[in-house]
Amino acid sequence: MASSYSAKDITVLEGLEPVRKRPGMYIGGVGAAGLHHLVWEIFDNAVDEAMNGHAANVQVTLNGDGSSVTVVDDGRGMPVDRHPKTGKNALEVIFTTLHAGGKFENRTYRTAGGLHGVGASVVNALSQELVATSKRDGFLWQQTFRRGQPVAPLRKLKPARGSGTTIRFHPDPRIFPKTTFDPDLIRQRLEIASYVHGGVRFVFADEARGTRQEFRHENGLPDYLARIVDERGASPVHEAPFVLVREHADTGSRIEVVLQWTEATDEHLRSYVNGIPTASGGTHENGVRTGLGKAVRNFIETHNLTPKGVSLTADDIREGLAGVVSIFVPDPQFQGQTKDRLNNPELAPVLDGALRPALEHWLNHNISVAEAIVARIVLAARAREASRAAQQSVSRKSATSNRLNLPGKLSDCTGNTRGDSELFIVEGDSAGGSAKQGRDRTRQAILPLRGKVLNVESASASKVLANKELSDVVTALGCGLGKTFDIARLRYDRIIILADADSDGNHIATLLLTFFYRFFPQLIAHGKVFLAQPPLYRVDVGKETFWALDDAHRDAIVKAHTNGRGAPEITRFKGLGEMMPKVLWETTLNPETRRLLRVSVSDQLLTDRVITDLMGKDASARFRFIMERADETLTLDV
Ligand code: 0RA
Repeated sequence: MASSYSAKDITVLEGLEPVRKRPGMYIGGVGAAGLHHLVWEIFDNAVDEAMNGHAANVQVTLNGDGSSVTVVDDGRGMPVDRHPKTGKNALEVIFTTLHAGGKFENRTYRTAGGLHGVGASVVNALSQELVATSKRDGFLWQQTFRRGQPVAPLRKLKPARGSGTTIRFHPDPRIFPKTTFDPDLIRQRLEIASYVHGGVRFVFADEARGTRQEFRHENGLPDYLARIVDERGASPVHEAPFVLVREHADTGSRIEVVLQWTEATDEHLRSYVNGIPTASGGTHENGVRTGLGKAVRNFIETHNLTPKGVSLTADDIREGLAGVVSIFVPDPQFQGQTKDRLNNPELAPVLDGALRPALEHWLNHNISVAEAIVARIVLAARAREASRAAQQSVSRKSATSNRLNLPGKLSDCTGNTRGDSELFIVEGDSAGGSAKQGRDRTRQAILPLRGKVLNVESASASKVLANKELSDVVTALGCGLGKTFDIARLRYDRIIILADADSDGNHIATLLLTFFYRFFPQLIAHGKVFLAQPPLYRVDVGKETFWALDDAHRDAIVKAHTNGRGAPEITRFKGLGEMMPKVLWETTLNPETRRLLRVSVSDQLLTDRVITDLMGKDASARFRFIMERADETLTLDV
């Protein structure tokens, strides 16, 4: 019958060759992102089973070989019944047919919300080997594939209780130049999944490292929000957060938004699309912001709460707001250099439309909470007006006498050339003296810190400005703080923390990093903050002198230079202050010979926790942190 010879049969005939020929068309590329795409693909299928209430546990194992991954779920098990038309079993059809989903009556076989939409067959096509094991109908079933082709028919292994699916795959080195997985990336994805799919238990096992981590949060996003608010040290304005959950079975989409106003001075919204972080926001976040603004304004008007003498801006309404937005949609379009902004225009009105009435309803039914929120918003507006007035008078002053306002102990650089200037924040007066003499004064400025640096983990901006050392840093930077921050006014191209290579030095460096992370995250994001690497040892061998950053470096130098030239003389520096200016220049300041660590933030989830951990009780943990990171890489991930 001609009519039964439909397009879907053609795909069966076509098989997986196109995927192997042009992998980029299906997974975006064959680099690290493409490689991990395979994991997400298989993982999402398992998550889908959990999302639909069939599975409670999902485990991802990075196998000991370092280049294969196993994903296990305790769902219904992949179907193994005979497919009437092809005579093949269903599992084989799923793994060998592009877009096999449509072939099954119930469209449950879709990735979470049709996520990437390319499916298990693509992973199979791009795997040197894939073993699928399904437990259902009282038996364990298994089929093995090589480069997309079944090695043998499905085998019925043995009787088994329960149900579930296990997929082990080994990406094909003929396709992927590098087949090593990034455990941190996978762990991060699982941790986020445990929040966006509350109640499901996610386990990440890394056999190479011998680690195993479990992630499970009964309440999902509200748990996540509570953690974010807590970690940021922001006191909530109201107890229970606003929660919105919307599911549209017809379109396979799902919206979840949790919001809480806090006393913090910034807004902190995190968003996810199909479990993928959208750090640069996009249409879903915009929709939330619009709906939120309208709901709050409506509430204020309806209840005659409009303040006198000040108008409320959208920023006032969202000051101190913490929130998480998670949506699942069938066809997300990502934009931007790192593909971390959602671009589907149709989603802004969907979120706006869902949020506005729900939030307004919530405000109207929690009047005392709503009034506290409105009071918070009005306060934000008044503070903004006051700070603008103050700012205007300050900038009028500084426009005429810019340098006169700088801290007295700052030895500024003499050149005016933008593009290559550096500010060294130096621990202690004597070190500051050496640095001042040893520097290239045309482009290197020195700011010595004398007193104690405040631990700013949970301090407010006004407390920071009350601390002499930190307020000097703020003044020297020139770019303002908090609401007045403007990176264009930053007076230096690099900000370099120079502290002793010992534990006291590390302590001060950690406090400064916390300060930058909390109050100048933009400077870190723009790669402006660095750690200098002063040497710990001087090694003299005959007439030659070497500088060692640490014990291992020292030993290596000794080993490489001792033959026949007598015993090397090793001097351990007690501190930067002991170093002659010339030596400090050679080892630490001179851009030609020094080593710098750039401070970067790669994983917000991790970072917030690291900072909290570091500044917690265990002082030695924070020293170790800096030491370890400094040794292994030129980029310090705070
Ligand atoms: C289609 C039908 C059924 C289960 C699945 C797909 C399924 C797929 C995957 C992929 C990973 N884990 C999975 N678990 C289940 C069975 C439908 C039924 O039993 O009625």
